[in-house]
Amino acid sequence: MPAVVTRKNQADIRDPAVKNTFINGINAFNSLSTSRGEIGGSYGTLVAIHRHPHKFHSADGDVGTQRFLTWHRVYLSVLEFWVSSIPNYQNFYIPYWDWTVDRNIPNWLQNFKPHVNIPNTESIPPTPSSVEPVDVSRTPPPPGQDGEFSLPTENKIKDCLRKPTYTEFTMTLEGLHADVHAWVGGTMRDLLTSPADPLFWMHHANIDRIYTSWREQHADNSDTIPILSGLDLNMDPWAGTEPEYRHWDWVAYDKLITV
Ligand SMILES: [Cu+2]
Repeated sequence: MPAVVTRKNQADIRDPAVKNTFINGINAFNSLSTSRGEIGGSYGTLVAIHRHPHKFHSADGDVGTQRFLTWHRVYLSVLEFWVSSIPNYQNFYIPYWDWTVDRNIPNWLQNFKPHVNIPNTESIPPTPSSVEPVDVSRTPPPPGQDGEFSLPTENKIKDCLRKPTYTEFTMTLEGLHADVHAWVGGTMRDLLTSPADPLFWMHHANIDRIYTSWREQHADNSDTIPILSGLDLNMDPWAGTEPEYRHWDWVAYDKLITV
């Protein structure tokens, strides 16, 4: 796993080199062959993992609900691991997008919409014919205007952070998280393609920051930990179980939320 990294709010990043590392690092990862042998070892194959049956959303049933936060926590870390292992990108990390404050797509990402070849199979290496090419697209409402979907407000996030049990908390947060996917629209709205949009990672970094904030305020007991047992504890396709990622120390945030 990568060394300790502190994820910062994208709005507070003044050093253009940090933004360039994010953009160019993803581009470099995206230019690696999708037939590289490792699971998720290129951007396209990592994106493809989001379409495989690992149970990580409520749409996958109760187990998916319980795994949503931990699974995505690992997923983000895997992106950081792979990109930071490319020469010149060892400082790569995922800044978070706090959409409760920054109510538009951040300026510096407006034009960062890569072309991603997503393999349609989990077999490594994938066969070339099974690759789905995606040009990242977005359909947010015009700045300042209301659209069909809205970004969660600070109050909604604070209400969510006050949920006393893990199940209530994660179900509420997953619902709010889905509003962001729908608000951004296009590639982000479809779970078969959403991680192809670099905004996915910055959005989920904010979700993980909210989870970290909640965790800090709750001692572990049967009401406050994910309800998982047996193989469901494994964060497949990666190694490690839910308890190992619950109080992790290799990723931190510049700011947590207190309620
Ligand atoms: Cu998501």
